Amino acid sequence: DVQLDAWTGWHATAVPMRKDYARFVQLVNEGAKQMGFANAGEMWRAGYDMSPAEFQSETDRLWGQVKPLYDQLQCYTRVRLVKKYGARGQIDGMIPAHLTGNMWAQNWGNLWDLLAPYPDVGPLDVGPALQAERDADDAKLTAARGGDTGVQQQVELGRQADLAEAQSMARRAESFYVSLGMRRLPDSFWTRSQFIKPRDRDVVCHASAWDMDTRGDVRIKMCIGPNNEDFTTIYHELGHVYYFLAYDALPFLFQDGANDGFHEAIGDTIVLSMTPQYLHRIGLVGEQAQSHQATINAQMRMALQKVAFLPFGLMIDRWRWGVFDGSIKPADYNKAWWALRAKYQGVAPPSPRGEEFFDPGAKYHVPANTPYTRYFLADILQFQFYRALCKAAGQTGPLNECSFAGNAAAGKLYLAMLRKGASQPWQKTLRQFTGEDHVDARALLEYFAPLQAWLDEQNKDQQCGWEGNFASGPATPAASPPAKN
Ligand code: X8Z
Ligand code: ZN
Repeated sequence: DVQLDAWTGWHATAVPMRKDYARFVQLVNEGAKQMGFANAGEMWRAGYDMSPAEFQSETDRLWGQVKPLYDQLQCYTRVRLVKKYGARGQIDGMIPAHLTGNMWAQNWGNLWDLLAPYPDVGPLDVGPALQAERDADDAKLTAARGGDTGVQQQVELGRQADLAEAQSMARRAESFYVSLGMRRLPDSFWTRSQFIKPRDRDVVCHASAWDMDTRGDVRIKMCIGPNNEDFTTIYHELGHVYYFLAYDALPFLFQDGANDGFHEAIGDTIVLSMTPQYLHRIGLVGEQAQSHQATINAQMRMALQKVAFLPFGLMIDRWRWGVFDGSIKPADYNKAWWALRAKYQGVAPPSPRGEEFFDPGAKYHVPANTPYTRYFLADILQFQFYRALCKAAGQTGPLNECSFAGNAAAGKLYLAMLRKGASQPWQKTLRQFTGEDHVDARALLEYFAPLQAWLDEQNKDQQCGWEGNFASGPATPAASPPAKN
């Protein structure tokens, strides 16, 4: 009920956007048409060195590659939710949108305690260690004042401790990049970035990275807290920052990602190298065992971030492409939204969501008008990047056990790719980097092969799939059990 309350409250904030959004769509389309595109969605799909139609079918192909793996994770998660919440843990075979520990059900990392395959094998939650560091800073600052502080001063010292911890988290991320042979971030990054939420004004906390002047004034803007999610997001943001620094030597028009999926994949590739051993080495989790159980735990931790995200990464723009091309009308905004949530994610709202709501507006990128297919592409591309870097680092073992942390050869290859920016078609950049000229999910599937086998075994007596999952035909009537897909 607490989760339901938070979910309902947050989604209510989007209601007033509904009318403005419909008008906004008209205006954006008008601009797109003036630039020669059929609509804004086509304009977005035109940025991939192929026709918009070809790009759309590429995304279908990629989804077809990863859907079987996603469906297994969805099924396993649903079973565990039902174990915990009983009948309220599922809705027609779908996952209730408010129960994944994430406001948009886009990343299920916060369900770790519920979903950890072998909870007693090696801790993987970095939150407690980060929180302890922050508290130790606070205690040190307080002690330096003789321990006798007023409320006002306590708050101020608490903020200093928050900032110190946020910066120390960012230093750890920087160190990873430096270990690959990249430069230290300029002083201006440390003095001008926003690391924690200011107290005196309202800010957009959604994390972002900025190339302020194309001459080295790079910054991030975040509201960092000592938790898993923010820790990995810093590595993500620094991926953008190191891309800026690498391509800023090029002429202005080439100062961009090879495509926008590349930009989102740079830092995430680094995150794949944050293995349990790496987390142990930097002092954030305890000693790690080497066993099949430990492997499955580590795989599940990554899958809750990266596999759970795949259909979400796809459906946001499936909705917007439809909105921009007029096939989704304002009168059906919410209906179409939840139909796509059901079809791709197998996620359902906890209560009826009619057209009096505007649930798409509750996701930052919709009102901010930031295209989203980039994250879907990045989610797949990053495994191709990772495999290429592992190979450059001379790793020959299973892909999921590789870390290229500290490897100069991998760093050199990565930097060479970053320096190309948008100076040539992305296919050429990808080929020079990985030997492939297509985005392809086989690297992702290779990485998750141990988990997929494990999930198959876990789910073997379950009826997986859900109503509204059209993969194997039309939805079944409400009374019959969910279709097996
Ligand atoms: O928006 C972001 C980054 C900034 S480019 C924090 N991401 C997407 C999201 O939060 O919805 C990263 C993962 C997907
Ligand atoms: Zn990003």
